[in-house]
Amino acid sequence: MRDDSPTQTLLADYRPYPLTAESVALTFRLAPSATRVTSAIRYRANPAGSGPVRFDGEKLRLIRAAVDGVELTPGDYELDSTGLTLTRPLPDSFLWEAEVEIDPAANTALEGLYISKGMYCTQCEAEGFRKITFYPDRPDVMAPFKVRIESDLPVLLSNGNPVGSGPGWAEWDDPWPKPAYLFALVAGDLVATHGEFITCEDRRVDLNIWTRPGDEDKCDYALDSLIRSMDWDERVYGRAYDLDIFNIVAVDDFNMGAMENKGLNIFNSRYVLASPETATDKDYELIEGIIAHEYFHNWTGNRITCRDWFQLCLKEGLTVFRDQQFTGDMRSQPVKRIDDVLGLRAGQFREDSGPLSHPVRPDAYAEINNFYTATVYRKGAEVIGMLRRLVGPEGYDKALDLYFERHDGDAATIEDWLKVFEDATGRDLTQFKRWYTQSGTPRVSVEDSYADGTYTLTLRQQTLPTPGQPDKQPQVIPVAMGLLNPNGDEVLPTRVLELTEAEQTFEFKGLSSRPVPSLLRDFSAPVVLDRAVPSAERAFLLAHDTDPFNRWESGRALAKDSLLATIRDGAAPDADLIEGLRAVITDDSLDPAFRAKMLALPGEDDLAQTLHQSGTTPDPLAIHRAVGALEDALARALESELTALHDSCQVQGPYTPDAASAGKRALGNAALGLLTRLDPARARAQFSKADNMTQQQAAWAALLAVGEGAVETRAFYEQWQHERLVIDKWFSMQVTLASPETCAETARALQSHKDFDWKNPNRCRSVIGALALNAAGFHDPSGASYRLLADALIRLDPINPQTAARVSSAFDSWGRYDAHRQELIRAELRRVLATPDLSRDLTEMVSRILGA
Ligand code: B3K
Ligand code: ZN
Repeated sequence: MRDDSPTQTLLADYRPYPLTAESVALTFRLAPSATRVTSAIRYRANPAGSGPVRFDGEKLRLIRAAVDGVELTPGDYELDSTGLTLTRPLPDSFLWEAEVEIDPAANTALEGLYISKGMYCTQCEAEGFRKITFYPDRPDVMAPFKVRIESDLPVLLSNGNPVGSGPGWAEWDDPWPKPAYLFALVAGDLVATHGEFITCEDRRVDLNIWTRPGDEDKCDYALDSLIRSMDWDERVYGRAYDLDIFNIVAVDDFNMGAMENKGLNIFNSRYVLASPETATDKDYELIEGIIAHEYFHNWTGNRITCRDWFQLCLKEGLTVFRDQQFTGDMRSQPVKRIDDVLGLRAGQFREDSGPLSHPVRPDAYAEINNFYTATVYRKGAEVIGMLRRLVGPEGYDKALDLYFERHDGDAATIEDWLKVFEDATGRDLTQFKRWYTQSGTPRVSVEDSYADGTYTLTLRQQTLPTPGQPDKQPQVIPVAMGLLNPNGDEVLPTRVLELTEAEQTFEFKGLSSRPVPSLLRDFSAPVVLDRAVPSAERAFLLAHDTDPFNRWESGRALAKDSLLATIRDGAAPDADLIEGLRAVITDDSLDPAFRAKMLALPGEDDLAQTLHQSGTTPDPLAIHRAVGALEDALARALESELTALHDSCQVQGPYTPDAASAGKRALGNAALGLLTRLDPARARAQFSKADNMTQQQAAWAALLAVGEGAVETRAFYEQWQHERLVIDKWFSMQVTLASPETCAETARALQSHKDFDWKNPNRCRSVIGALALNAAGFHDPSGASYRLLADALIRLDPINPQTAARVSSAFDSWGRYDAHRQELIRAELRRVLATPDLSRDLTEMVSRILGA
């Protein structure tokens, strides 16, 4: 193991900064390889702070610096590769001026100021501002910013309101104090799709979605989503927008989904651009959700920010929770809940059960970018959902009002957040706080009995040790539940049991017969429920539960049990499952989107995780075959119903992305996927006559999944070679749906394709990231995919460490597998770790995955 492991930053070491920044003025003279940034920053001593006056700064060429107009000489400061420390005495209040030169054209890491297809743009969260100029690059230093941009490019944007422009320059003024991570600048030859919003405070806001010329016809849905988000945040949270302009810019080269810079959101173009021909229903839904998420950050993140990066979940968990509520309101709450739980289990439960497990509020990191995780985001949102359930919707609203009132303008902590709930509702949250500090997924086991009209439920909770946390304390687990009569009537409507001890018993009296329990309704806590349930009881709940989530969950559990039985001892598919599904999918009173969810089987990675947790070593190929066999059985047994569904779900007329049409298409395409296992003709026909991407991609996917589709793969490329975002799909679908034996060679060949681009994160994720989505292919016992991923990490790391670190998490499940696979993966990880000059990002990830 290398001994030059990166230094850790610890929550326990937090100290306030010795200065406050009162105002920041920046001038950018843009040039691709030699941009000049001058800064004039007024600082004042912060009595609460301590330590030397040090400004962060990386990859900056210092031209000159002055304090109160007096040029500094080398004896006045110490400069090293990560910053500048002022060593001369400083007055209580002083003006810092500096000029630095930076090289945006060489910035392939896409952090700081960089160039994407001739467009200048920035990404500063978490610590990118230090690559722009010297500054205390930490979220608790907040200041109003004025920015002047000088460039011949026609569109020059920054945060806040525009205050002046002329040929070759523009000036912006952001009156709201903000941390440097929310700074943004964009300059380019851009076109805008305009809109307008009048706030409930009567402010007229100009809305613009900026793209490169040629993409402007794909912005309508993003603009519409923005307007609906602004309206929703006013109605539901009482939060209005606070500037005269709101700009969104779409860029092709971007490390993540989007960024909430104040007044100037920058987006990965895949979460802005959509047309019926090029984007799927899922793409539209993601655009709506991410536009909302970034907009909602204006209050939860920007107006109230984080004191330090350990508090990241303060803004991310809350903002995810808010965007989930929004999407549920726009579409269907039950379907959204199912989607969110699927995402939680696939991303967060997986993370929490392996070497990368960490608390929602971590207490140490080497590279903070490695902690923008499913745990911080998704579990962070679940924790807020639990809080809301425990204090009730009114308590929640009261607490949120107090949060905005008390902390507007602050850099706050999780302690501040919980205190607001305690003060608003009177509830003691001492034990609840463990959700932020204790990692791992609690397992709740259930025992029940019935005698003399009394039903008794015993719940026990246990959380297994996770890295750095061998001993776990009981948590507050809200278990929403109801009881049904054997005839299907609900005898006890939903109520919330609060499990706070390691073991607790709850009694329900006065029942006339033994009830059927429906537990963890709406997935009221991010836990694993351990309860052996006979398949007849699951089938009963699938048919009768009044809680839509648990209805779906019962079908899911039936499918999972059936698959596990096939994997373990070759059992035939469960007849209760097939009949239960027949009843649900043909029930026209149910939402088609919900029925589509019912038809989707558990993912292969989910099954591997379940097997591992029950003490069986998963065999990825056996899992893949079992899923295929169950799909075959469903297709054969339900052929006539599926055929009728596919026919009746054809949406007539021009494509619209609304939830109802999307739900119908989802159900039709779920049916098509199964029917294609019997005969590919339907999918071929749908592919050739499709007039929208949802139908075209679903047909192609159905063919690829059964080893067909070579003709369509060529046709798809021919048709879409000039649409980058569609070609990303072309790359990723081939890897994701390759047969286990051909996955590695498919991915390797695609890496040599003329359209593959190591500098474009979307393209890298489409091939390298997609490996992880093909469980059987990734874990092929030859080790070919492991080698391919390790090779790719080594090649990508010097270009873009953040993206390399992110895709490396595909290896985090190594501990589940047999000794042969474990050894293969560990050898690849050791090879990566031995690479000279490996980034801090990837070093930390690989070391953690290896358990070093
Ligand atoms: N806050 C950004 C993510 C920044 C990631 C930095 N590595 C987007 C979001 O969560 O809204
Ligand atoms: Zn966010």
